[in-house]
Amino acid sequence: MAVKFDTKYGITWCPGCPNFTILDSIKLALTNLTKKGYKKESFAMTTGIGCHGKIFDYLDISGIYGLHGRALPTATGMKLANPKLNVIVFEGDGDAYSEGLGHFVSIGKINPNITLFVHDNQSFSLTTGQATPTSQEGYKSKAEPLGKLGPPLNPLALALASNVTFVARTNARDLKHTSKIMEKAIKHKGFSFVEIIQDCIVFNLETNLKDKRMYKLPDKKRTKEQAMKIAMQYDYNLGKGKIPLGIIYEEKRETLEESYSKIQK
Ligand SMILES: Cc1ncc(C[n+]2csc(CCOP(=O)(O)OP(=O)(O)O)c2C)c(N)n1
Ligand code: SF4
Repeated sequence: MAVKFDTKYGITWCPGCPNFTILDSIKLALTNLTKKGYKKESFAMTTGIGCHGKIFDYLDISGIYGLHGRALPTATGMKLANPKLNVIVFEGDGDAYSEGLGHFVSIGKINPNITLFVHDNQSFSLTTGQATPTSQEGYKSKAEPLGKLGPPLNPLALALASNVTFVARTNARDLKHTSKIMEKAIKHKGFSFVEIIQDCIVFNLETNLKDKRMYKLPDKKRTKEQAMKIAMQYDYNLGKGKIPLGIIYEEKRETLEESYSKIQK
């Protein structure tokens, strides 16, 4: 019988929010992994605080409901306490790239074998749509009525510059592709980061429905320079550039658990 990941809690996301497909994608990825020998008990999660963080209630795996911006140190602690766990992290773009930015740029250096999924809707949605680092230039919100100043952050380029060993992007609306990339990210030995483009149907509507600009990359090995060029194709502003999806970069490097056990000896 297939292992199930449903919970009994009623879902409070806005009807039609792509967080629903992200939830279905992770359930499918985990179900497929259990068919390949992973035990349900080996999965554990932590989250930030935001609309995305509600996934903690809807996905039946163990974990710690984290603090806004602090999910990565929580996940690293979980992994060090029990290196056998497959630790999965869900964060929003506000979480990961604003309050949690210091953790995001530091984690590639130590390379723990954990997986980060960022639900990037280019806004702080739970707190009613303030601009995040990936919001487009000029985005008007209650907090910045005259429009956001300055260009958006490119999190993929930042991850590459921060020595992250697995960097990918998916579209939340594409359940099959997102779930496949999630599986590969969880299997990757080292820190894996998947940026999930997720429309918010209530706030920052200007950035929604970019599907026509998206294209899927072929699976192939790339140098850091080639990956960086691909990452720079989309600058998170409106209407400019193609949006590459798929695994942009992957490399093998010693993980934190491996170096930690050596230091302990
Ligand atoms: C330490 C801390 N700082 C700030 C907040 C307030 N806060 C809660 S949710 C949220 C916005 C979340 O935005 P994002 O991470 O982008 O997730 P989304 O709601 O868009 O999924 C903020 C700022 C908090 N709860 N705790
Ligand atoms: S506010 Fe936006 S991100 Fe939050 S549940 Fe509603 S549609 Fe989804």
